Amino acid sequence: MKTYRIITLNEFIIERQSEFPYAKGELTRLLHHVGIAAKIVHKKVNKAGLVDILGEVGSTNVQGESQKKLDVFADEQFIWAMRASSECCGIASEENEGTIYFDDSLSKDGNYIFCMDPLDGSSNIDVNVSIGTIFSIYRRVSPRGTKPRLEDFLQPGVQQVAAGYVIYGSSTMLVYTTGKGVNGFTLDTSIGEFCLSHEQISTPEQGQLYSINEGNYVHFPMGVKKYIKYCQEKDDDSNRPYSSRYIGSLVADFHRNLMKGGIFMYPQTAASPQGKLRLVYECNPIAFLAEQAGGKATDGKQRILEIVPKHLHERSPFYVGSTNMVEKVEEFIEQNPDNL
Ligand code: AHM
Ligand code: MG
Repeated sequence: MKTYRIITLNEFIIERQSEFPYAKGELTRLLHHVGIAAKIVHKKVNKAGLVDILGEVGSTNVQGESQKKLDVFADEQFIWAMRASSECCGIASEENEGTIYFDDSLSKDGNYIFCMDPLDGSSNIDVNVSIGTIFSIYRRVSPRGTKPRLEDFLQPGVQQVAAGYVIYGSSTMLVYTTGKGVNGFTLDTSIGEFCLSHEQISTPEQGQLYSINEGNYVHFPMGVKKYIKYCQEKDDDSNRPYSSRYIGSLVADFHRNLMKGGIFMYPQTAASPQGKLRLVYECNPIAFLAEQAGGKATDGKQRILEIVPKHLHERSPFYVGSTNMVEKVEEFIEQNPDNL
């Protein structure tokens, strides 16, 4: 009988630790706790229809959006997990205006900063559509043992030590990178472990999917409008028209395109000159994963990972996915400048 060796997330993280000389297991412990929080949130998401966690919790977050109960739950779980890891000295979350610090001496001595969107795609919670968690990890620049400073959180994406997402979909997956490729783990609920299912993910250079909220078409920059028309045109090699796919959960849209090849776009508009998505805990981690899988991520002009954030909740236009497609939309944007 053929036997398969399952590699769990924890085994994998520990094995990979040796790729980093001088690693002391700190990041390993931190990632292990990300996995724990992800499992707890997974359980809650799967029961969302059964218990009283649907609907709005009654408060609004710093972006002026109403918070759902699951957002709050996920936020608390990941904060709790970071505290329990003792390796994280501070957290930035979409759900909290300011940064969060832990006062105990172990955490203060922690070397890592954790930035997250604990529950991305929150408009999809109530309707049983895929949602996700996005996270990004930096080494602090302030001295260990002290209270972290804002500059610890405002590092450009190139400084990320690790980043990833959890997708709560038809199955729950955790996908992450530490800068040496991208690996995906599927939660086997029968044993309660994330198991390696997608080793060294590489995204096609050219895909056939484009993802954008076309309801906003009239507000888009001219270059993006023209690129959308280009996606819809027939070409001589029968590559186009591309298919349009849009879920409205960044994690789910990105995950599908990562696997199949495609482009995700969230441009700026006159009303939102920086677009909608947040640089620190949405664009940067997804951009890191995209690049590590062989793809590309820009704000239409500049590499996302090189932008130095000025504010915690800063937004950025976002174009991410298969390299050829991102370069094509950049070409359209360059050739059609407008003043949005
Ligand atoms: P959220 O973090 O409040 O859920 O908002 C981010 C989400 C992304 O997941 C998604 O790509 C985008 O907002 C969808 O926005 P829109 O409904 O404008 O298309
Ligand atoms: Mg969110």
